[in-house]
Amino acid sequence: AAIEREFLNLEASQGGWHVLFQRLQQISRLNAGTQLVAKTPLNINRNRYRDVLPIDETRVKLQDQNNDYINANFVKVEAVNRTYILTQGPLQHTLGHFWQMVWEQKTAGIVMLNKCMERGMNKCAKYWPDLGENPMMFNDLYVVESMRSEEAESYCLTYLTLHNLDVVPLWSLQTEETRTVLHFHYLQWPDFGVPQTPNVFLEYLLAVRGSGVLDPGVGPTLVHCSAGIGRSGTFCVVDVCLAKLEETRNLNSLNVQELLLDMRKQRLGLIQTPDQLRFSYIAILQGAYNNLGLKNSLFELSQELQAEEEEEKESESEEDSLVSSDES
Ligand code: PTR
Ligand code: PTR
Repeated sequence: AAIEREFLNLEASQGGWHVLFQRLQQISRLNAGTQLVAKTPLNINRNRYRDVLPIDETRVKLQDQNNDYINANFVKVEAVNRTYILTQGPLQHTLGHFWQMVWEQKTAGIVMLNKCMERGMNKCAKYWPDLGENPMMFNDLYVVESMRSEEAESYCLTYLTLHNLDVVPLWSLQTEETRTVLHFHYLQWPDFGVPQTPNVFLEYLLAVRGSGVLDPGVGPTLVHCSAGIGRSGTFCVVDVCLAKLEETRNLNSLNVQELLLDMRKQRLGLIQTPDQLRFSYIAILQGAYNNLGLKNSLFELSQELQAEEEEEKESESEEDSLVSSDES
């Protein structure tokens, strides 16, 4: 299929991924929207990184008359009916904004792809309590409590409840409102790196999908890492491409570059290295094979090799048993 040929050509050519990555960077730069609100003096401190700012047109706005700014963008891919919010790991003084956004956008799931500390540096303020820890309160309004958690090989799923203590209309007879938010914390993805294997990552992606938080009709899933572009971009591109394949079941019609460029118009810098780009292709091809049975030479080959090895082992043990029955 076209995507395999594209992948194999890139593998075969010297620096192929690097060249493609640079080309995509260039095209994105030409199309980049303004980021004026992010740069106003009032908002500078709300950005974790000076060089990672949301585009004005697609930024998420807080419902606040004084200042509606948070470093976050909607990334919408209509072709597959997906809307995500991509955002930076919150800062200590933006924790309240973070939960306000989750509340206002009716987010049901948080995809977290970084650790709070990486390379000895603080990459994200701790915005949720672990199981057994006390509930946390933000802005005297949002209370977050950890109810239950499940650990898998590469991630931890925590069920959080989010209470909003804001005054509700008298006629509603309620004094507060509570929602459940699923927190999917992927634990093994270094910044500017890639997951160990596509299968470990796909297991995580399937868990997020299976929970229903990405479904249409639910508020946009929040996806973040430290800057909310490199790892978050990789996650979303793989999800979008696999969703597209689920619909078309045709590897020939998938245009990864076009989808990525479209998403990059909504938040800058999605996918940060040539290797993350390469990993996206591998995860897409592997996911297409594993979950959709879309055959492709890349993974058929590895599958065949495995099968051969197993046959060899089997015939060896058969020989062994023949020998032993001869002896007896
Ligand atoms: N200027 C920062 C840096 O280069 O370190 C911005 C940055 C940080 C960009 C992390 C991307 C980063 O990765 P991720 O989006 O995966 O957290
Ligand atoms: N469509 C179903 C769901 O979203 O839960 C089932 C499904 C999930 C089917 C994942 C295939 C999936 O795998 P992938 O699209 O990653 O190959």
